[in-house]
Amino acid sequence: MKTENFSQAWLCYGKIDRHEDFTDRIVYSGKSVRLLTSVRELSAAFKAMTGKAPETVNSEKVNTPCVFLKEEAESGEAYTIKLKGGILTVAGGPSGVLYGVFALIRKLACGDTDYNEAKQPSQPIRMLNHWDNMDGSIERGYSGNSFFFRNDEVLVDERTRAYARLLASCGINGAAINNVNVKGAATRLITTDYYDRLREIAGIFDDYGIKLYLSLNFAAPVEIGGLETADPLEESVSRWWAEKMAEVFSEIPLLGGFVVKADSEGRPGPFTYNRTHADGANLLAAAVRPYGGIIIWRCFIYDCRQDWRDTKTDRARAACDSFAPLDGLFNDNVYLQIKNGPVDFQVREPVSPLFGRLIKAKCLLELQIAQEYTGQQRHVCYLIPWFKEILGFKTYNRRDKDTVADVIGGIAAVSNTGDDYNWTGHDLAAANLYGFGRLSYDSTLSSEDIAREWTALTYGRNEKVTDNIITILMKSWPVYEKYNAPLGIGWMCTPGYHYGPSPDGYEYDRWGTYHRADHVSIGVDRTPSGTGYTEQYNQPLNLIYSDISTCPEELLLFFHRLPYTYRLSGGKTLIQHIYDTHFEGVEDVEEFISLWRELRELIEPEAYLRVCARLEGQLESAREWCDVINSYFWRKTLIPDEKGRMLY
Ligand code: GCW
Repeated sequence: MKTENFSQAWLCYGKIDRHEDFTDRIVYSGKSVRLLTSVRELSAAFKAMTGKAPETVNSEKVNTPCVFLKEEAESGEAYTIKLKGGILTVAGGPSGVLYGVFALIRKLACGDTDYNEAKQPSQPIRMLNHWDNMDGSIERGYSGNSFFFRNDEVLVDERTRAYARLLASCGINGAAINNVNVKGAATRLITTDYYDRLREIAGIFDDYGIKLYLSLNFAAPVEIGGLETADPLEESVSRWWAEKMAEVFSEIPLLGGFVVKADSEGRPGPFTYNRTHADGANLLAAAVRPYGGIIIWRCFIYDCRQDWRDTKTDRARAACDSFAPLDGLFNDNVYLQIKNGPVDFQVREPVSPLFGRLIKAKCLLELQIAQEYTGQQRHVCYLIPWFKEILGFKTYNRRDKDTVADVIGGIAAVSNTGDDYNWTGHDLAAANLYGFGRLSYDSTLSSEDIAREWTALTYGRNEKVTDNIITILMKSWPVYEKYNAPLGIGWMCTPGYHYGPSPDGYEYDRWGTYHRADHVSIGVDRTPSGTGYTEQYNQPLNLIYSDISTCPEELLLFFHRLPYTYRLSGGKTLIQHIYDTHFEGVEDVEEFISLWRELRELIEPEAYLRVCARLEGQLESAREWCDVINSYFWRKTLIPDEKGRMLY
């Protein structure tokens, strides 16, 4: 019987067979909220895992055997775990102890008996961006409605704490809870209407080391302040923001700052007043600075009213064209948040060249675990392998350390959560939430390690369960790519909704997302002889991408326009590659289904059936992708499939 309307996801704590003496007693000294959170969490976990509630003792005196939680003011979010003479010590700053406690729980769940480790976070900012609207809907939400808002009210209930636990347990330390498209009631989140509830949320988050952030409307001085302008260089505007922020931070002192989407897809911004994005961001940064706040300014700016006949304008260039020239002009509490790719979260894109062009500005990497373009949490698509590629990408902008991971000050992911029972719609999509947190706390982990941890925590340690789920997860992103748009070209999805195939859906539209397929060729020439996008990369990347023979094959059509008869490195023609990968993708999903079915007796029936239903839906959709894409190219080219399979 379900007692809650939400699951505990990977914090469901199954029984463990191994006995460790230290689980009988927890000793701690101190009384900070986060230390008490740690004690509570560890005690609940031990009880669930061993069947016996541990004794908890607040004392300086440590007697064996026990777990000793030791708070060290200096250590911040780092922790150490050491087992010596029967005492397992978890030490760290207030958040560090909490992360150490969750690490210990993870070790027990995974059967990892090496109890000595020292960790510090790979990235200082590890946050989620919710695109939750005040009416309760979620923009690009695939797992129910918002658990933060309903009917223009802010919600605070058991789910708020459960959510904070999930985040802290995988290392996430920030969450912006409202949509970056700030309209209507959301503009008033920074007014007396909402302070009390937001303060409550900030408090619950703080127990778990999480900072609350809000998204902001750049035109707030006009929309709620009664001013005639939001011009960042107007004195009245900066005064308004200064006073507003004094009020906001006195009401919600634990607030971390704001995320801003300006001059993008119809949102107001500094361009309205002929000002730059540095002017806009610095205006807000100055206002939040006295309170230690930060401004996260998004770089997702492009012309969304393009004429498809115009082949000179290239949307992929937009972020770099707008922001690279402004490097050095931003206040130091501004973070420029850059989407991983130059366009928009397609299943395959190159890494944004902007990471290589900002030397002085602080930046954040923006990822999307909401699977807007990767199957909308109806398809399984474990994104961590991709995120690892992105983090490891060399930007060539510094002398020694120059990967994306080295040049950023943190990572934000567009969240995949909602008020569905399992939080993420697809049970297996929880691996992306968990994995995003783990990867941003510890980027040395492999995607497979993360999948293994998540599987052990969620489903226990049966070997077959572990093997089959890890196989499915690890193959899932490449499989989704196989039946989607080919070789990095993207955008063959249904306009607006973004689920399912529609090869020409975006082709004659205003969004700047074209594949330009005709009966002979497909792809966009983004080399110096085309749109010149490749020149935004530092050398040698510009050369590598510009030359067909060195361009990574999976991105070939993103960078080059090629005939269907072009031969890929393995000897296949482009068209045959398209046919083959699409047929293969469907077979791979069939394989996922049989792997999952083998787990029928080994997984709790409801959870088993939920995933079965999603996989069946994925198969149907993958077939549709395969048939529509392959037929599209067959009809365009009239080149038959070498293997004579059915094309329509
Ligand atoms: O991917 C696109 C989405 C929009 C979103 C926008 C953005 C919040 O389709 O729904 O708006 O990106 O990132 O701002």
